[in-house]
Amino acid sequence: MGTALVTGASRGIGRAIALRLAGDGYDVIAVARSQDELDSLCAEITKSGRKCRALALDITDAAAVSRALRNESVDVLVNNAGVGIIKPFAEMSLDEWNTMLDVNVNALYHVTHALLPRMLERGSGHVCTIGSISGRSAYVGGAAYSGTKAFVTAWAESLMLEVRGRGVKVSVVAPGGVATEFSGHTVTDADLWKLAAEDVAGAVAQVIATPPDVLIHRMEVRTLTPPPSKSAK
Ligand code: NJP
Repeated sequence: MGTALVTGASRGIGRAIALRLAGDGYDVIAVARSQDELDSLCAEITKSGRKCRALALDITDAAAVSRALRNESVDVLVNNAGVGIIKPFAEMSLDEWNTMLDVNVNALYHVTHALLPRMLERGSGHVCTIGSISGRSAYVGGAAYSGTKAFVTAWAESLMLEVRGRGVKVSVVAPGGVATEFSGHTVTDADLWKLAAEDVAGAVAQVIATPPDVLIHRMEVRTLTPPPSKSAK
């Protein structure tokens, strides 16, 4: 199947994607800042018979990303790492704003720009980025986060048009609410209505597994369960 590099693989959706793609036969390069969590993920994948390499990396550090990925050639890149500082724009500090832009937007440049050239040379590859239904659905506190996820949609569609003729696929998987520790959240029974990280991993696996000349460019994933209304709480 080849090699898949997954960013944000230390926990949550990225960890589930790494495990799922390993289960589907990919060797994995697992990227995030938390070495211990990456090591434990790789131990789990190795035990199941596939290769896994932990790459502890801050993907907002352009020079470090370029150094680390310069010689890597991967078949699949999953841009999953993301942060969500959810608060009204007027209360958002410049540091918070910059963090959101650095991880959710600028790191797409650093990581994708480092790996895309080899895909283009080879004439094959898949860049799959985790977006969000927030990218097209406004809500209070979402000005910055929704903005970054709207960027993902627009960036990925243009990139897809630029590279599909050269054998490289570009996709966005946009979930609704997922029960993870995203944005400092603690998962409790109140999150049971949400998607599981494994549901999103399944969607990514499906998007990647299409026949050579077929591309699922955008997939939105939701549960059948509506979120509990505020009045019901
Ligand atoms: O989030 P979380 P999710 N350099 O916080 C990594 C989107 N999404 O799995 O560096 C490198 O559990 C961080 O690793 P570490 C969301 O926008 C979610 O829920 O070790 N890595 C960790 O592995 C995001 O794009 C929901 O701290 C960095 C990972 O990112 C994706 O799904 C709904 C990093 C974050 O894990 C995964 O989110 C939706 C850096 N500088 C879209 N900064 C949802 N959960 O409800 C962070 O629509 N990471």
